[in-house]
Amino acid sequence: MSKNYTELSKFLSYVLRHQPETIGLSLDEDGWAVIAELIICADKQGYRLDHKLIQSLIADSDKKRFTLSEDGLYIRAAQGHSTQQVNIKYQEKTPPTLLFHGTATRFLLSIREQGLISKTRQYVHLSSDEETAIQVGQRHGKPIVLKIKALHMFEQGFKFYQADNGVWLSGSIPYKFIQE
Ligand code: HQG
Repeated sequence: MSKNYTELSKFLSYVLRHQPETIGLSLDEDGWAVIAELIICADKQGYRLDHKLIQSLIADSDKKRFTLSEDGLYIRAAQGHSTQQVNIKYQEKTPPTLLFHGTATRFLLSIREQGLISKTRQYVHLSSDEETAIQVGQRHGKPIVLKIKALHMFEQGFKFYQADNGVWLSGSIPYKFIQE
């Protein structure tokens, strides 16, 4: 049975961010997969893709999750990686005064103790608007938006990066820089 658009997009997220090896795919250090290889590996798992379909999955992704290389031969996930195969050298950037992190209320006690940690992913994910943060938080339960004193952190030497799709990335965030 052919997979619908959402299933294909989730499959791409899974193999480009987390477990490329489960379908025999290799990503380079910058996260790029050769599209021709991806199509062959995906087909073996029952995910029928072609160049045109991949281009529309990239164009239609609401959060611009995927990036096409300039020559059109490679695809990568813009952010969200957990796989150790990938080590994207994101450009360091000066963040705005505040950034937002959406989470679920059930995580608050632990966040108060530990600050924000990246858990299975390589970075803590932040957004420049509250609306996006609410949507991210809803994936985990009752959402709450935490305000991060990003510029203040930056001035103290913490590094911030921005992915191809505008999502902000950071290392762990101590609780003293977080406002509930
Ligand atoms: C929480 C999606 C307890 C953290 C989104 C989050 C994003 C803690 C969860 C991207 C904690 C990890 C990333 C602590 C952090 N104690 N819980 N000390 N520190 N947490 O999915 O940020 O739609 O790995 O608050 O839009 O939710 O897939 O990270 O709730 O951009 O494209 O631990 O993934 O993008 O969850 O989401 P995740 P995230 P896509």
